[in-house]
Amino acid sequence: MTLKPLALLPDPILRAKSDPIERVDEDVRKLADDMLETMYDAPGIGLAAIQVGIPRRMLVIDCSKEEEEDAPLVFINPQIVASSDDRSAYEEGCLSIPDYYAEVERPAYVTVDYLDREGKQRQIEAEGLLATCLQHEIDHLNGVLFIDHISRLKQNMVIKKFTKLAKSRGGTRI
Ligand code: GNR
Ligand code: NI
Repeated sequence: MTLKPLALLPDPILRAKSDPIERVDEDVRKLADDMLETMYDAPGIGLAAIQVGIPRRMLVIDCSKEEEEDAPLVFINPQIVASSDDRSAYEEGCLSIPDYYAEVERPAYVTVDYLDREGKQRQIEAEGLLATCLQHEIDHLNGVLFIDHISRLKQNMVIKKFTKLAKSRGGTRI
């Protein structure tokens, strides 16, 4: 397994729209394993392939609690097929925008169709943190970041801060 460098705001790759995966093969499973390793190392509870610079529609999630066993989930070509009118608010963060958190309101319940790591078609009905995380990750596949859901003023502040940091660091990958 291999740790992959993370793309940070304002890396333009984070605005790319990812392409569907045509075949779930060994390369795709290897990428899933590398993404899970990178996510656990960070640590984070989700990671989209675009965050490691790969524009493919795939994400990994582990929303298990710290005292519980790891529960890695792999979602390939995920699609939200239903979402509730009921909303819930979470303090969100993003591995591509380290140490910045803001409250985001989203549908509380979503139904997601996807392929698992064996290429089998599946459906999940998610609520709570998993529902929020799935929506956050699926946004990444469409070039959308959680800061797109907050006030323009806060957006401008965080973009300015991370643009300065990238200049001092000399890049947007870590
Ligand atoms: O680690 C993460 N935590 C998190 C917390 C609240 C809502 C969404 C997330 S996802 C984030 C990891 C990440 O950036 N995934 O794209
Ligand atoms: Ni994120």
